[in-house]
Amino acid sequence: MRLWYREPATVAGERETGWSWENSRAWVRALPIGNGRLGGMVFGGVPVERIQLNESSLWSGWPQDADNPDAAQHLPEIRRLLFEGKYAEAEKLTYEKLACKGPGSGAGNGAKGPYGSYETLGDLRIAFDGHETYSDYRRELDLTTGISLVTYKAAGATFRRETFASRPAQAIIIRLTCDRPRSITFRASLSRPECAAVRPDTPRAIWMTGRLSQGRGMRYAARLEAVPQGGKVSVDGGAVRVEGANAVTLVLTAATDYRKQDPQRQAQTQGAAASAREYRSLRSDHVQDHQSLFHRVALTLPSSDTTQLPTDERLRAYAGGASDPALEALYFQYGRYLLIASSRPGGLPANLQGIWAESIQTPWNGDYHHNINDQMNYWPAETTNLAECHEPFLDFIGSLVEPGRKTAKVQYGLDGWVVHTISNIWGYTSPGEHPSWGQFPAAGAWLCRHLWERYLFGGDRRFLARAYPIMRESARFFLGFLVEHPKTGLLVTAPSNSPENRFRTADGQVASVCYGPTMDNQIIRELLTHCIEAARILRTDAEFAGQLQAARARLAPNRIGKHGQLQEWIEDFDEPEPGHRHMSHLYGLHPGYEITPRGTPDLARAARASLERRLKSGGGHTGWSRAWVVNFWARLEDGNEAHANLRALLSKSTLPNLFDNHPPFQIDGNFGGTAGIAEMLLQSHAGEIALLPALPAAWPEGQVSGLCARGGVVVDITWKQGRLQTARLTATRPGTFTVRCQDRTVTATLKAGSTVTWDGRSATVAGK
Ligand code: FUC
Repeated sequence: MRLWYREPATVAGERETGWSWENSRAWVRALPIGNGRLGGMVFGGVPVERIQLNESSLWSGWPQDADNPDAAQHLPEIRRLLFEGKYAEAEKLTYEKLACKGPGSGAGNGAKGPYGSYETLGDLRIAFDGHETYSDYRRELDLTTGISLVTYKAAGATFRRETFASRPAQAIIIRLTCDRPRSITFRASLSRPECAAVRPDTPRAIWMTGRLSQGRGMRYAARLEAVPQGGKVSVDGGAVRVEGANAVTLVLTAATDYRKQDPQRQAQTQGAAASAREYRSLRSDHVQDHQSLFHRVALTLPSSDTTQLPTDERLRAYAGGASDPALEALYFQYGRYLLIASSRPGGLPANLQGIWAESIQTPWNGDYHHNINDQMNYWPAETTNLAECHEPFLDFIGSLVEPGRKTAKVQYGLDGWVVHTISNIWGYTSPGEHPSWGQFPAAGAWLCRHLWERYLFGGDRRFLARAYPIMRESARFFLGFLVEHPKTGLLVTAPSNSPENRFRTADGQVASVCYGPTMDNQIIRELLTHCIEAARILRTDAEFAGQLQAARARLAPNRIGKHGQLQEWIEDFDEPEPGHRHMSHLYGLHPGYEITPRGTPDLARAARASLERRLKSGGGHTGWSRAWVVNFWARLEDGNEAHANLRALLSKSTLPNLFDNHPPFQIDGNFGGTAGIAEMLLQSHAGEIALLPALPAAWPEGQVSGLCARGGVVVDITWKQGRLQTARLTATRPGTFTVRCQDRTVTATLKAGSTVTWDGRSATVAGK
């Protein structure tokens, strides 16, 4: 459970090519640490260590009113054009009249505008005297402790650095030790590419403070304190200088005023508190906190000859064809590690880069994209036993209701709330500036599935009572937004798009803007179903539920097209880009589940045909697209195809530090890959708990424990020679569960805390 390397991550200045936003080559070798709020990328450099810092709320920009008051009056005309098949004209009018007002997201370059960008907090550099030459170097990240370790020999002594981001202490802690007394001498400084002033605090601490967005934006503060044992400490020229110490603890704290707090006060209080503590206790608190989440799930897959190699060499060998299931298990746990490190209760959700971003202008502003990306971030949260890490996202969804109400009113003249493709931390809910990607009104309904899923896994009625109004108001929006198609009488969304894809009509028009794309129908059908179900459980809103039922019956069904494929659009259009990265119409297969191999075999076959068509034409070329494909194959119960695509994800879309490569780095693929592996081992969406539903031949034996199933069941599975040995299911709440492994099923009624053990033949129930 380690990523490790023989060299520091220091390929100074070099840049990846091929994309307008770039990560430095060094950065994608550095190792991430995080406590959900504070993040660090540890380069492990000698003689200079660089830790690139982040604080999850550090955004430029400010709240912007981008809702377009002229939009609503043009809706009837746009709809008329769409229903008459005049797509190009409808698209043009949508672009002119319905897009957001103002700069929107600045086409992904919003750092200097109101939309803003998630930004780096800056860099901590530690320059060591006399370490120009060194040997016996090693750096690692231990996923089980969340601690990065660097060791090397220099000037006749062995040096060690441990670095971690502590959630209990709300600080990044760096511990420097050496096996020879009085040998630790360095200068530690803070810097940032812009908007930063550095000054002394105490004789052993410095400040870096600033205000973003040309002095009208967010304020932040970062504080570094050195606590040496032995030796001397001083502050000189805006840096902390330590000379001849035996050991040193560095404490980095930081805050912003995003939530109206005084950032300096917070960084000061937390910094002083952590600096007053023994390193040992800081470390053990951190490890305990991390392990309370991390150790809930274990996965063992076979190791191979290359398992012992440093991670970058190991990945290269794997990409060259070596079999290394243990690397896949490491990748799985890395996704869990990254979620723990980037998403903790009370904080913001993991953005496009989690919390790790190197520059001022982060790709796509490092924002929240709701047409696949942020939802994918949270796919592994429930299944891999990290429900707490789901919370920031669920809170964030709730925070969109108020601005989304205004957007619904202004853009469409409707009640309820709506959000489109993108959001920032300033409550952006308007359409994006180009309808080809920005006019996706079903995004909020997709977000609502996360609330419902939380309830299915957790079973907390009080949570459902809080979540239901958010779902209901989204449904209310769609009751207003859905419009009757004049010929078919079906209720459809219009205008919308099938995320970012284009179609070609029989008369040669190419457009994105359409009505009733399959994905919208699936998402809205699901939202209405979940609302009806929630209203029943909460014994409320019977009349409203009746309206939802009536509307649901009039949504367009899934359709099978001329290639035997699931149609992406309501008509069987051609696709100018058959290998498009988005596979939106397969939403009903995953993450939704209205399409299942046993429940709807014809649609499942059509979904498979669509998937094969996409892959044949080069689909899956971005990291997240490939990760989604893994999940699709798992839901189609084809373990070997799922595994082949997992291999492609690791081989073609994974950087040396195992970050997902869109390119550039984008964290969704990590989370989607982890979710896909979980989905290969356990599924629970089709009214039963399926064990090893997509086990590939490449994993003949293995063990997994702690995965979660809907209904509140924790599952441990052992298999050998590709067959179930034994499974143990522990209920966290009472229920009757049907468990499946291939063609066999067993049904057990369990009390909270009791277990059923099953080997595929006989089952034993035990416990209270
Ligand atoms: C969606 C995708 C892009 C990218 C962006 C952040 O718009 O289509 O590939 O992942 O989000």
